[in-house]
Amino acid sequence: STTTTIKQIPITMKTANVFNDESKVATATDAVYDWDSFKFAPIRESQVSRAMTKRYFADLDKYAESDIVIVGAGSSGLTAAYILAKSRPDLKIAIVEANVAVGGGCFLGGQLFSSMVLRKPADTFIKELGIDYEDEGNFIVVKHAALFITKLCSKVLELPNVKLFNATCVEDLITRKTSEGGIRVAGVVTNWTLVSMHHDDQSCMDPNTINSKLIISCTGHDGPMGAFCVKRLVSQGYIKRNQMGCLDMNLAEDSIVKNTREVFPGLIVAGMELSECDSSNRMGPTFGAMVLSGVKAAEEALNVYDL
Ligand code: AHZ
Repeated sequence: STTTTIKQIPITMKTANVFNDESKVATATDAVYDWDSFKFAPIRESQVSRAMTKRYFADLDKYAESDIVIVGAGSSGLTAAYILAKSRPDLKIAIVEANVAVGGGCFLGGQLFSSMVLRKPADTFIKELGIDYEDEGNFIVVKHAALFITKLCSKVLELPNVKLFNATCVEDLITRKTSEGGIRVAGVVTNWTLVSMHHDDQSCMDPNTINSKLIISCTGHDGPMGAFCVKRLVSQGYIKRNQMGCLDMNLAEDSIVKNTREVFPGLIVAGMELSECDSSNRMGPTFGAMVLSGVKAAEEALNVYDL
């Protein structure tokens, strides 16, 4: 059978049977479906199940030992993932996102007015992603936050060394004693988010684990799920909690980027989660600090452990 390409999707013509004339070579623009004789290639339901589950379980197996786990796939987490995975193809990077959809406050949780404001110099990252924007002097505007987050996410997922485990939440941290007698974070405990939400009304439901050299936590400010890793370390008395301050765009964005760091051995915090340990101000819907905090978290990760 002959293989051609329709909009970059390889189609085996004899099997797919989509053209009147199978000898015709389709181009991206002149593909014509014969709707009367149209038929998909046959499939058995179990093939679909196996196609998905064998890959998912292979990924679970592969990423059970990761170099870096990024918790939260909002704007800061996905930016950190993109920089790390692109610059270091040798690293295995697992992203754990509690929601089914990615985006956090950039898309899913908070972006009610479509367009997205980023203060300079965060325009450099938007240029790197190849996203169009309007320049308004000290800041730029991307026409829709969804354009930003979907493009960023697709660029992350195209990289071969990244796995996104969505609908999965981090419900605890793994810790280890260090040789110096201290404690460090050494991985995450995960579960299906819907299972995690029912620990109170069901008997113990076993979680899963990912061991890793380093965690980058980007779970946003406090909320039903937010600031997870900071709150867990606070509950153990390892770090002190300082609640997020009131909104001040100027103070907030500088402070978040400046404070992006390893807050506890093995745990870097980026994005708005930082405001819960440093009492940085809230910044509202301006995203320059989220992307540059993600960039800085990626750089810190490489510096801290010389990964
Ligand atoms: O679902 C959460 C979201 O997608 C996810 N998350 C939270 N807890 C998790 C857990 N396990 C796995 N235990 C978890 N995932 O983390 C993501 C956080 O995204 P976000 O957009 O909330 O955080 P961010 O710091 O990247 O961006 C903050 C955006 C905000 S909030 C804000 C304000 O309130 O003033 N301003 C900005 C720019």
